[in-house]
Amino acid sequence: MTATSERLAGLEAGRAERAHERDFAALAERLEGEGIAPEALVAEIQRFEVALPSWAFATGGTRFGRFSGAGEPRTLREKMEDAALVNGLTGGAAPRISLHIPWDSANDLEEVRADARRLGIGFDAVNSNTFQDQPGQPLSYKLGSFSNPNAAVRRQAIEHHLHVIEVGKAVGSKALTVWLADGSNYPGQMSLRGSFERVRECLHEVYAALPDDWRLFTEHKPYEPAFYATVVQDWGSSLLLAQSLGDRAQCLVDLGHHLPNANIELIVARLLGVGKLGGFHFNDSKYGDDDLTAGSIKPYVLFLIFHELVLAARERLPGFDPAYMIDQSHNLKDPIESLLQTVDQLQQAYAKACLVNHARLAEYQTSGDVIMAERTLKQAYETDVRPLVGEARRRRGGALDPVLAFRASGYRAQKTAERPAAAAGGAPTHL
Ligand code: LRH
Ligand code: MN
Repeated sequence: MTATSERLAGLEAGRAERAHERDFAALAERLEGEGIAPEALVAEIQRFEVALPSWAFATGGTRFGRFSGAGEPRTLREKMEDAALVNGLTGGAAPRISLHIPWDSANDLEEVRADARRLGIGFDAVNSNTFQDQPGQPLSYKLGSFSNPNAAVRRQAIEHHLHVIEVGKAVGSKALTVWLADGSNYPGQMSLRGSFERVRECLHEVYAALPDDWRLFTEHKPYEPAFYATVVQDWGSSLLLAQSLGDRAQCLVDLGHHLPNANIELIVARLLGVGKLGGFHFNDSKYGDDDLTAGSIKPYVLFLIFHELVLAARERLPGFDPAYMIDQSHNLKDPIESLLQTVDQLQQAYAKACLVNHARLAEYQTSGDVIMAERTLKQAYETDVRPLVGEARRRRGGALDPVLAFRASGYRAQKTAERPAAAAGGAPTHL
């Protein structure tokens, strides 16, 4: 960076700081006028944390190809370095990484813990993987893992989950996420009840092996890679499993795992109502499991989901302790920039949901004033909370605008120099 561009960047940063202070003061004054304490809100936003997916730091791809990016992480340590940067730029809002086994298998887990301590990050739920066959794996999961009619394949899958729990224990995780690709492509191929029964039986063995302070999250998905019937296809199937397993089994809602026009906030409310909302994989989508940046396609839905969560928190709903995690895949965007956007979008959706006047909303719902009830939500949603979220980050050493700060940092260029590019189009480190 030349001296001139550095001076200009400094001037620009100064201008942005002053504009932020002006905007924050104006919003704070307006909120005080509405009886909302801005400082309490800033503190509430600072308490919001979300975990980053280890598998999202390298560019993803589709079956039609993959466009690898420069300076991508090649090892778990490099993924953790990138995660620590996202955590820093967002003011500590992303303090944990979620591992995927065996994609993140490491020989020396003590070294992994030491790296995490050094980088100031921790570990959220660990993810199992029975949707791919690993080199040297004795039996294939082609026709299913826990649902497979072959008991030896089910045993192999159970052993894998017990191993994933051991890895999680070694790094300090407190939860296991189980997403099964199990399903069929043609009617008749699979027993629709038998396959579900076998999954339930296998999950009982895994649940029995969970450490006492752990949770198990079941993740539903309507299709892909199975294109006729997926065993854990919807929230109802996931709930049946979680209820069958026990109190420490709950449902994980991946926003992209719903058929078009599904009412996801209603599903969240249902699971909250029975104490079975375990957590989220945040992302966004237009059609299928597109794994796009959260808030990029349906920001109002994201707000409505957080509205249900803030309501539940304020009502101190029993068993309310959702694990917030991101699950995205980046085919076009710089992975770090997209994750910074997502954390910011989640902080904004959360802040807007905290602005809803719940007492007034309840009044309008009871009196049947449809328009005023809707307006009460829209007033919060249409409030520009960026000054609040920026302030919450800034006070914890984060950036007012994390994406611009990342670009100004030259981090990607530095990593491009440090990390020789993976062969173009080759399989990314997480696949
Ligand atoms: C399945 C899924 C699951 C992960 C995988 C990377 O689509 O959402 O949560 O294991 O993506
Ligand atoms: Mn997911």
